[in-house]
Amino acid sequence: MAMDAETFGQLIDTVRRFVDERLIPLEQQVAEDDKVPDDLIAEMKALGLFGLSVPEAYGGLGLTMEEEVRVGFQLGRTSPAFRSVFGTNVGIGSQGIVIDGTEAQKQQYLPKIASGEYVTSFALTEPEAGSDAASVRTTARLDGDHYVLNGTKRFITNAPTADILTVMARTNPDIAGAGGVSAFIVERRSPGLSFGKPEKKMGQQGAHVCDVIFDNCQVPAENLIGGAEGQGFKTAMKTLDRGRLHLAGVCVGFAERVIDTALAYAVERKQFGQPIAEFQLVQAMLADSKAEAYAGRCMTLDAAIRRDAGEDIATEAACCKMYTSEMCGRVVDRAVQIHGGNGYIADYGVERMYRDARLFRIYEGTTQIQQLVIARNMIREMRDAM
Ligand code: COS
Repeated sequence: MAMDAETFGQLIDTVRRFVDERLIPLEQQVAEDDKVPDDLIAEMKALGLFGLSVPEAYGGLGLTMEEEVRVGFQLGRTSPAFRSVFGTNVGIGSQGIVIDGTEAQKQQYLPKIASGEYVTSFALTEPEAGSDAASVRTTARLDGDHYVLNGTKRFITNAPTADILTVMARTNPDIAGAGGVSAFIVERRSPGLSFGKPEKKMGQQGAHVCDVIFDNCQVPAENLIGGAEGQGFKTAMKTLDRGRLHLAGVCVGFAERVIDTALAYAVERKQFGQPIAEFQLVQAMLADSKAEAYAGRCMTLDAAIRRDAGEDIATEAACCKMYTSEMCGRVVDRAVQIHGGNGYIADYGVERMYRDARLFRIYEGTTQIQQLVIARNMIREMRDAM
């Protein structure tokens, strides 16, 4: 543990209260306005939420993976749009610099990321390169003391407000796959950088994604992450390993909130003269959801603790992301079913949760990509052992 148990307990209590008292009451408003209020963002900064995973030496809280996952359990209990405000700073937007950045890059950017002065994005996905991440077409050509980037990135979370972006681009056109990709820190004010219109989405209103367009965009050579070309794909993969565990924690928290909502409704709602919670078919749905959320909680904590101990958890992170996001989908589907007709009506909130949860199975690697990662690692390990 990076923090002593008492201090960490206080952090969890603070986040829990913030979620219960400040965020949950605003869920509907944020969904309708498609905007998280500025005063709430200021409170998130004051609580240190932007810097959960940034090392203390650079102004963050420096949480271990286990601690971060436990905070994720709390944050998951409300609309994912709230976590998105600082989620990229905690995860994919900052960790490329934390894991592989040079000392100068860390000193220049991490304190501003941790404080929330800078919002970050992670720009890997392209119109033609989503799951096949190694096939990025965005190019970066060295020209004197800067790189010139050309290409388009797609579905980039927080890009509409991002101050800096971690961008994966191909520095070596002769290497078609992962080895030709490098990672860059690109500042918003860079010449040649522009942004598309925020996309209309199925759910998670309040969180924004858009295209990022590089048109002879100039980036100083010292912003090549780690100072070495050809390492960008690995930086992205390591960043995603970590992000997938964080997201698994959020999925578990989300599922637990949904179960509470469904349980409260089932105990209250009467049909055939008694609460529907007394009916065994409803009980089966509640019980399956409870057991699956518990399984998700246990596996996510186990993988996080193992990562903190220095183990390679790429397989386990993929297992956690796959299981918890799919589990979340099942749990919220049952919750809609338990609510019956009311589950389809916006006033009850479950309808919004159903739409919000759908993205968990897609972003930061689809379920099918997690399956591929898990199976390939299993096969590789077996071959290595032979
Ligand atoms: N950590 C560190 N290094 C890793 C790694 C990881 N988790 N995963 C792969 N690598 C390394 C490999 O070891 C390999 O290194 P060498 O060339 O030195 O051997 C290199 O990276 C290339 O790996 P691989 O050959 O597995 O690359 P592929 O193109 O086959 O990767 C997958 C395929 C599916 C794994 C990859 O494209 C992927 O994860 N896609 C999903 C991306 C994603 O999640 N997108 C969502 C949007 S971003 S929010």
